[in-house]
Amino acid sequence: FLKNGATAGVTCVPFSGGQPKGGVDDGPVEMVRFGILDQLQGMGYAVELSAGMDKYKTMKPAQDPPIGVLKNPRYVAMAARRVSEQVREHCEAGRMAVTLGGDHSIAMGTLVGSTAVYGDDLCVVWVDAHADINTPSTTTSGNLHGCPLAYILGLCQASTPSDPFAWVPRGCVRKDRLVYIGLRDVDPAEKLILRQHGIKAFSMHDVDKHGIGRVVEMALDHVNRDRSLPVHMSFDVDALDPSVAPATGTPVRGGLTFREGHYICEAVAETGCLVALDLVEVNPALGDPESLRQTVAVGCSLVRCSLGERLL
Ligand code: HAR
Ligand code: MN
Ligand code: MN
Ligand code: MN
Repeated sequence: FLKNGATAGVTCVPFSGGQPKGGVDDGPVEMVRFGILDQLQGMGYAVELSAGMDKYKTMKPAQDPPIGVLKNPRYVAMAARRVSEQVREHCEAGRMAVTLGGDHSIAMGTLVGSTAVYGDDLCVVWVDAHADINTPSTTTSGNLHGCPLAYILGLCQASTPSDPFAWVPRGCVRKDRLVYIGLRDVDPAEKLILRQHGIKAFSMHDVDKHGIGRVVEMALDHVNRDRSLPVHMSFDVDALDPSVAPATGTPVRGGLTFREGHYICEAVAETGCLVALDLVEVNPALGDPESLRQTVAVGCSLVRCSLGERLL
């Protein structure tokens, strides 16, 4: 699918409006400072960087009152829409679209961008402690980083023409082309949604039971049995255990080990099907300098492995 797979189209999204904690907007700059762009070039990629990463900070509308319980709805929608255009441009050019977040609400944009090019053939591997599938009516927090998949799968229709998310093509990802790995903190209403819609999920229980090798194989078999369809992996760093990635906004104990996280990336890279990758929820403001360094380093390492860095 990658016409120009030797180029990584990197979009930095310093955005924190999908949740209440500041600092996650510094995730991308810290990963760049750690050297992710040079590292990708060192692996042989040409790097095409989306312009205007500072722009997200200035996009905040003067007036953005909650809609129902949803917080910062216009701000989140505007940022995600811009992300969707940047990711679409990278995908159109046949580049590997790499998006560095930022909180996970930006995945609404990355998935609109990748599906605009790859259509409903696109498979989504969502690696996360959380399901991020609350609808505007089921979210109790009102934080939109807990909601992107509900919009993408079309579980909530545009209510009014003034819905700031009216631009999101509802159902652009098919429910049977989404698979989760790493879940362990899923709201009751989200469990109901997963069950009602038959959405495939491998929790940490499944990782314990089968081992990560089998889980990744089963996950890919579910969405992409022939390994012939394009894959978009959205990796929330909180899927990793807090001992491995402490600097993140909503850590949940009992997560993926360092190797399990890397194995997922390596195995997805080996399929040759990856067309887009999100690495989100790195929050350098949380924890001591060593927690920050460790989390930024592991984020960069997951990106490199997903793009084909090998151990041998
Ligand atoms: N499910 C909770 C909510 O909707 C918390 C989920 C958000 N946390 C994340 N997303 N980091 O992966 O608010
Ligand atoms: Mn998430
Ligand atoms: Mn099709
Ligand atoms: Mn999460």
